[in-house]
Amino acid sequence: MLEKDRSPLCNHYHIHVYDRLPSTNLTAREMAADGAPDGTVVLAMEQSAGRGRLGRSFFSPGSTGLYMSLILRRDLNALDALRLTPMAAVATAQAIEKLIDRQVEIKWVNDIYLDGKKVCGILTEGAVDSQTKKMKYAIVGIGVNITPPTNGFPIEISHIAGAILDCTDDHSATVRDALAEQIICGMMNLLGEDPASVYEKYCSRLMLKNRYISVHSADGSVTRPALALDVDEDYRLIVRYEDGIIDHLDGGEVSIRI
Ligand code: BT5
Repeated sequence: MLEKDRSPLCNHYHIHVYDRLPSTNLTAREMAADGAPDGTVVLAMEQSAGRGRLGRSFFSPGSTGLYMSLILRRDLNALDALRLTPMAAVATAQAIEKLIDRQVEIKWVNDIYLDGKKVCGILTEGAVDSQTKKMKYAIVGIGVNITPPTNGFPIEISHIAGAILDCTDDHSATVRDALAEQIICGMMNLLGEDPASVYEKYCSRLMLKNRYISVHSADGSVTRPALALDVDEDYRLIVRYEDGIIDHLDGGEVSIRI
């Protein structure tokens, strides 16, 4: 269901709000392919097929989370586009911190953690113009667990997932609107900021620095122990393997070793 002009935000950012969608990223992608302008936002109360990276799913139950996707049409090359996920992480971290008055941590590259639990995931997708090699558009999808789901998180993710508010009172609609507004405005501001300043904001919330981690291969079949040293200015994770070799990872999955 599409509601129009629900808040002043709608007038500025073409926000489309749905009760339920398979995935806001999917709908945003269809809208972008149909020419939706920069600043179009798709927001759903619930997703039946919320998507994570590498074909994984993002649990998106009704009324307890924020699930939204922002369409950007900017003059971005593929390398600039890689900065959108960290930028969205900063915008979301700032919005959550404002709301709960506590600092959150960013787990490279796309997750936000609070008290050791993942409270937000970000998935950026896009389409590249094959001739100019520039981005035709990018879709920045953000999912935040606002309150714990009524029946708890599914067993497979109950050890990982958390929410930014621990109360089960139904404040989530008000909180969701406020968070959405803060994140969108924050993202628009960061897009105009000096990249060094965005990088500094990202690094000040780094979760993995000086932590022992496992680096997982793309198919998850091989894991390699390493020490996470830092994130470089291209948002690659700098790791030192046990044989002393230093690598800059530009994607993939890592987990903290206990
Ligand atoms: C992500 O992927 O975390 C990106 C999630 C992006 C979701 C947003 S919601 C709006 C927009 N529309 C979409 O369809 N997607 C975006 P990844 O880093 O691959 O993490 C996925 C993993 O996180 C899963 O395999 C689970 O282990 C865990 N997970 C799933 N649902 C979760 C949840 N609600 N909270 C915390 N962790 C979750």
